[in-house]
Amino acid sequence: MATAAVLFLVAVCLFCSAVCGNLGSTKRTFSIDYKNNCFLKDGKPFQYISGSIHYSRIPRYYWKDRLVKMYMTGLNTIQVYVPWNFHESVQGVHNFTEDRDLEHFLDLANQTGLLVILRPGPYICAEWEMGGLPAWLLQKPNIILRSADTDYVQAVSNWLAVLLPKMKPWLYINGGNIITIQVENEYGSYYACDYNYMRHLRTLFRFFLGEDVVLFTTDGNTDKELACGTLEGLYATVDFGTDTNVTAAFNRQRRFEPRGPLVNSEFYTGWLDHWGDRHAVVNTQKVSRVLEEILTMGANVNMYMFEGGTNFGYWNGADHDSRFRSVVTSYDYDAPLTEAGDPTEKLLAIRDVIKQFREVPSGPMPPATPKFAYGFVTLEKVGNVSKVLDTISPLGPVKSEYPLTFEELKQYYGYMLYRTTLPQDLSEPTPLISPLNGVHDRAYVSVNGVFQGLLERDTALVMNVTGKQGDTMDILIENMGRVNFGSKINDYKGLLSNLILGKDVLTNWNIYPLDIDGAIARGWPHSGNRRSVPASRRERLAGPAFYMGTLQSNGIAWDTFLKLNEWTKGQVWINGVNLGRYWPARGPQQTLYIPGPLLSTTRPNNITVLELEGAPAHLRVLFMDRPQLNATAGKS
Ligand code: 6GJ
Repeated sequence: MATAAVLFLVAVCLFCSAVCGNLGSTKRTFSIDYKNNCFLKDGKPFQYISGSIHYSRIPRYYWKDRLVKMYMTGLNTIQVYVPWNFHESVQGVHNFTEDRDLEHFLDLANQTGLLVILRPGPYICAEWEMGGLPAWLLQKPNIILRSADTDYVQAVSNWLAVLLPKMKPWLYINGGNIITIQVENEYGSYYACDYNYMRHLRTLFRFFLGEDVVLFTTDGNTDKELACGTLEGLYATVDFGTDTNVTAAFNRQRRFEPRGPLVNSEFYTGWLDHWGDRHAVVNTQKVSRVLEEILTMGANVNMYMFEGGTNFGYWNGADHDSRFRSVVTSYDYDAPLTEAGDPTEKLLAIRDVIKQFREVPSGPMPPATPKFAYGFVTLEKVGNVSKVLDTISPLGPVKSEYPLTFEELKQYYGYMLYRTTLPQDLSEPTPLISPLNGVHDRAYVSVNGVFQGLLERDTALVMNVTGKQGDTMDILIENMGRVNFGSKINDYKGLLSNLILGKDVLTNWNIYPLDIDGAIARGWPHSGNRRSVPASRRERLAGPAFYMGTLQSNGIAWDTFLKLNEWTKGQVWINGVNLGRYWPARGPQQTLYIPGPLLSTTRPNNITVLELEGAPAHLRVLFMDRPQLNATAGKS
């Protein structure tokens, strides 16, 4: 008798399990209702109101702060890019720790009550270096990126075989918070239009994630883009900003998805800046009005960006339309949350709109994080780049008759120094020319340690040089960030072609890969004894050189903004962290954001500056309590 009863109970449990998916819990579902033109979450109509946030642009310490502010605005979802090169900078070496701990970010979003739209690319654009593609792909000289090119597809498959299994448990249908996943990114904007590539991606995403997750594509709002960017089995969505007719935009989506939810995957709340632009802003009232129109239509929307953050290090991308234009370090984007995560009037206006459509969490909006004006710090010169090569290029130079690229030397970011000797006396100013526009991207030219000027991709292809036969000519090349949109994303860096000096092709190069970040991480230049430059020589502050100083925090480690007034262009590190590029001479960005958690309250904070063109005699830098991103000094 007992056996029969036990068997019966087991049968009942097995039946429940089969029906509910898990013992004692209902099966979670997220799908598309093509009859009622909406998403269904657990069988009920669901409209997502989402905002883009890039964990790769925010220090881990502040992830929760930004996510809570997004939740308190009334968002129910966030949209997240996964930059491939952020996690696999070196081929085959994967990093998902600390500021790259994607699963921790997803968990924080889950804890905060936010669903996730994941956009793993593998190409993501995003004003990010090479649109998220790792530069080591360029080691194959003629690789056709974002196509069925066998080397590219092999690398993509290897990467997705690492990433997607990590993401599968985070799918909403598996108990996580990822509701939909985008395949590629605006593929219709790319010249290749290679359906075999998109079919391969679809196969990979289905293989690793299963048949039930909603996969989608996003494309610009034109028939041509949608024609190349969409694929059977991937739900087609569009993107557009405040200057687009909403009805017309969604009617275009309807040509590719006659049934199903209306979706704007990138509703532009602001815009990006390139060096030399005037600072871009988007009117709050326009954002509010168009957002209300989108939501009134029952459409789903993701606001791009909701929190932009910072292009720390060398992670900024670039555009190349008529000419190469590098994106600035700040990705503030004039977004509802500032680069430093501070709520804006735009955020409050968006929250007022959302209140009309869903309940917004009660309680106060978390305030801006505290900011501190630490004041002036006077730096001292460490030495010209050419004088510290033993430290920043410890393996010494690679010798080559003709120039080699960054990629050929397997250095992908930052700077490389190309050294040769003058082939003859140059008593008169003699043109140094890059006839094939091969300087990618800026070249800082010195002879015997004296700075003589610069060349710049697309805009400065010749400069004059003087000197004597046999003099040492040092050319420091800066990678200003690889193109992230369009056909020029295979953006090789360094001296891509020969330089001509007068009538001579320059040859017999000593090429120094520079590991500045490694040297600074090992304590240089603050550790160990060093000879500071005597005051008498401080006037020779022209040309690529390192400067150093320390900031005393007096026990306060709050956000601050570094202004390098009258400095020209360069890179800054604080306590070993690469804050990104500064270029006040070109603007519009005039300050660099320093998250408070990077500062020490107990030890002096080490500041290192690489100034590329020329430092001011005062050698002062200023720590302010507010940003300055809109200096109109920028050249158009
Ligand atoms: C998107 O392409 C991209 O998907 N994008 C922008 N597009 C505007 C195109 C108008 C011609 S502005 C910034 C964003 C990001 O680059 C996003 O990754």
